[in-house]
Amino acid sequence: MRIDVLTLFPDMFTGVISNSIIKRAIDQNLVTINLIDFREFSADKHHKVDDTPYGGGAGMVLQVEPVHAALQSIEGYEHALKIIMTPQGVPYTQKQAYTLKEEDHLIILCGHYEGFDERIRHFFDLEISIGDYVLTGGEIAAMTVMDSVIRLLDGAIGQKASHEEDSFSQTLLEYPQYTRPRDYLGMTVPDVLLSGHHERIDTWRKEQSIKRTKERRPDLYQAYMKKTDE
Ligand code: 6GU
Repeated sequence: MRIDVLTLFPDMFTGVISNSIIKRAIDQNLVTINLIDFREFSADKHHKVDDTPYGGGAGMVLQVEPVHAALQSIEGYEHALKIIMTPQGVPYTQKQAYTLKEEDHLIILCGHYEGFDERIRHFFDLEISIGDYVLTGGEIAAMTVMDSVIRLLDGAIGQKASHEEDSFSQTLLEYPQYTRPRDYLGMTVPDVLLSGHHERIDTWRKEQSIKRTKERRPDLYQAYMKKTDE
């Protein structure tokens, strides 16, 4: 997979791409990440990429020209899935991560300021929001999408047999996990996990997942009950 990111703050990505699973995925050539500072594509002598809104009002609006020019500089951009990160986009979910994982080439635009010139939307396929709160820009949202997609690429996560146990893949939250020590300040590991009885352990974990989902995410619990009814 290839991911091109259009951003005014490419340095924000360096921590994410140079650590842990994402770094390893890059090193293994599972993904190539290309950061493009679209300020470099501004025709303005001061490299301006924003301007005041027509009709007046507060703040600045991202201009269409530098974004379009940067987009056109990307080889094969016509065939890529082109995404805008914006609070007005469709709410991002694990299901969408699985859809994006199948793409060969993603282009992700990170917004800033009060908004985009509406004509920028003409050149993109999809708008994504990562939740109902406001970030200073689209970078952290773009990193969220990239991280969730890259970890799904074949070979990105070594041992884990599958992603099926992930929260949300099956609409249930994960069960409680324990590791050594058996007793910490009187808080002990449930006996069933030390029993070596795999069937009983699986049953316990399933029950715990259901209980936790019911308590914490009644919305997901409802969806789960509906699905198991069918
Ligand atoms: Cl994609 N961008 C910004 N600026 N804020 C957000 C967001 C995106 N998703 C949630 N909040």
